[in-house]
Amino acid sequence: MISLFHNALRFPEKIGILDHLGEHTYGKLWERSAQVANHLLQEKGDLNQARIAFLVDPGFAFVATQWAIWRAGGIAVPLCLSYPLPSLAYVIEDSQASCLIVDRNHDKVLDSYAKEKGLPLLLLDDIPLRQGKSSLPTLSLDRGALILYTSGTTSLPKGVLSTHATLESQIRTLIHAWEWTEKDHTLCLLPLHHVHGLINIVSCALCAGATLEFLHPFEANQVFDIFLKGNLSVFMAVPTIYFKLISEFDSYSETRKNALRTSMKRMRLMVSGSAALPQSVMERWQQVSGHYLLERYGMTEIGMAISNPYRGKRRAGYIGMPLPGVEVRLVNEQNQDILPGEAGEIQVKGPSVFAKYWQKPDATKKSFTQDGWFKTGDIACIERGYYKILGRDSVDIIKSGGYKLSALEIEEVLRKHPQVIDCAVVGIADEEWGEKVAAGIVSSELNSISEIKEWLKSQLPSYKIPKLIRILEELPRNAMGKVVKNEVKKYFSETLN
Ligand code: MLC
Ligand code: AMP
Repeated sequence: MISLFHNALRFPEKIGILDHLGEHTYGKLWERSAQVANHLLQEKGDLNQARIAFLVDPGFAFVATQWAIWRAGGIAVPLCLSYPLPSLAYVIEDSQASCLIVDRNHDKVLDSYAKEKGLPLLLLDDIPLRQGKSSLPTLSLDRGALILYTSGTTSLPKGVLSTHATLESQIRTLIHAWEWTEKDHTLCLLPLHHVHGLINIVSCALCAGATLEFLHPFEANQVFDIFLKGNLSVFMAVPTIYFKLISEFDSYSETRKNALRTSMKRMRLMVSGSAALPQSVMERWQQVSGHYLLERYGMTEIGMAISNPYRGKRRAGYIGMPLPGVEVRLVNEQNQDILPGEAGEIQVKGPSVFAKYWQKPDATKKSFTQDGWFKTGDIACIERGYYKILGRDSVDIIKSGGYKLSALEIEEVLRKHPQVIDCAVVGIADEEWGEKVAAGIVSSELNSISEIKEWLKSQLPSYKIPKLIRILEELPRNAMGKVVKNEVKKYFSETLN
């Protein structure tokens, strides 16, 4: 049995999950996931790694669905709640999902699509509360477990396939490094179609037998209300969330601030990751909460690889040292180890590295060296034993509010607009978002920028929509005719100031 499930059996009476519907024991999670698994199986003995895509709000129902897919032998494909239909359809079709599961809040979104494609669409609330008869398959760890979609240097997102063994390794590493126990109580604010929310928070908490509280959607004032109850011991978020929490905190009365300081100090760990933590945010958060944030580095394809220590010295501006069991090296463009003090690409090896990009053998091959190191594309150096991120090898990857976005994907969508002749999308440094998406558009007839933003909403989730759009006469190009993205970045940075 995969170790994530052990605690459901070890602590059946314990509250495992708190969500908008109340408290849910580990026993109830085990029971409900069996009911849904049996329903998925019908007369079959095993889903045999069929992909099941699901659009379910964070909370008990989400976890029960995910566990059910696994217990029935399927591969879970969590869908992003804010995707418009074309983006959902892409993930469903690319992963070749054979069945869709939705909750009551999302039952209309995929209704006509599922009918048109002849895909079974299950409404979670309609799945009976009885156990059913079939026995559930035995899961070997080398089976595919999860496909998460990640944007990258190709225009369309790629499905990252992890096996149960990969996930167990990612979870075990973090439980050990950050000393999770069943006494912990954590809060999940993050989306569950990415590793930060799904693995680092949800799966680590449940695997440790801890209590996992959900707040959805993110709302800064409600986060502080939860902090004030004084139950939390562990808190994790992306830098943008810390930025938003600081702004909210600044608006409070001294009495509320003091009460919050007291309850936050009682927590044992606060972590930041998914994007670079600005030093200003780190310092302000220390004043607000008394916590020196633990910054760590990871990626969908590898889980967490490098972390500041839980007990040792944490250094602002650094991501720390390789986690136990994760092999990390820095190399030059010829994949040779760099000399001490030089900058190189972070490459990673070990049991927490993903299996492959779903149905993309060429992309998989290209992302590994011949001797099996995964090429992250992140550039770093080591100073006094601590890794420091210096940048990325591609200007086409943008990190905004912790989401990784592909400039190429956004450009491809923009070019579909009949009045867009050409365009260039770049990321502009921003304290709140890390990077803001900016688009330079060449168009002779475009009526208004708000019109194109409105159109983009039907094509892309709103977090991918450029926050800055400018109409340009032409794009800066080099002698080869290639758009010089750094010039576009410079243009936006200069015109913003
Ligand atoms: C929301 N918006 C964003 C955005 N999030 N724009 C750019 N980037 C983002 N990340 C848009 C909204 O759609 C809205 O647009 C406007 O900005 C204001 O939204 P908001 O209400 O202020 O934002 P909010 O809904 O509060 O969301 C902010 C957030 C969210 C930070 C809570 O972005 C978030 O949950 N980010 C976490 C992503 C994450 O989990 N990444 C981990 C990847 S795994 P409009 O037009 O409607 O006004 C990974 C590996 C690792 O990276 O190492 O962990
Ligand atoms: P994703 O592909 O969404 O999983 O995002 C992974 C990427 O997030 C990494 O390749 C890094 O570029 C970035 N990232 C994660 N953690 C950090 C961090 N602490 N500092 C800087 N960048 C980070």
